[in-house]
Amino acid sequence: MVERTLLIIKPDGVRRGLIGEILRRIEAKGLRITKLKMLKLSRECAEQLYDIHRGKPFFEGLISFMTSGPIVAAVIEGDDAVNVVRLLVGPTDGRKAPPGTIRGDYALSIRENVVHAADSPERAEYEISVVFDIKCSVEE
Ligand code: FUP
Repeated sequence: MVERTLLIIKPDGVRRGLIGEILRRIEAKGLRITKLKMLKLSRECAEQLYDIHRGKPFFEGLISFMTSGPIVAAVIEGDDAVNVVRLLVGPTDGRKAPPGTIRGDYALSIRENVVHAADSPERAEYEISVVFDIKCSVEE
């Protein structure tokens, strides 16, 4: 079934010059990029994006990291896009992510793991509404 999902290239991925490489992998797979935006997330919107992790020990560090520099947000469409993008991204911990996945090839950390991908169609719609809201973008 054709779905849409949200992919975010996190501040480390942008700083390391990986935008092109990550978007190349999405397109090479046959998925379509239907919206693309570079922005620096406000603290409030970073907290909305990760609302399910509020109260966890890593929450503060995650929010500081996600607001530490610009991100790239992409809406991705294609057959089974939510699961396919999660497979391309790989498991959360870069040290455990298999080679061939984005995190497996480019991350060595659990926090600074280069990309985010929505984990369900419902979360994708919620997260898209957060990061594509003009009010979520702050000045550098
Ligand atoms: P994922 O869906 O793979 O992005 O992973 P989670 O939703 O479990 O975690 C979201 C983000 O929280 C991770 F990308 C990084 C951060 N995190 C930590 O910093 N430490 C942890 O122990 C778990 C997650």
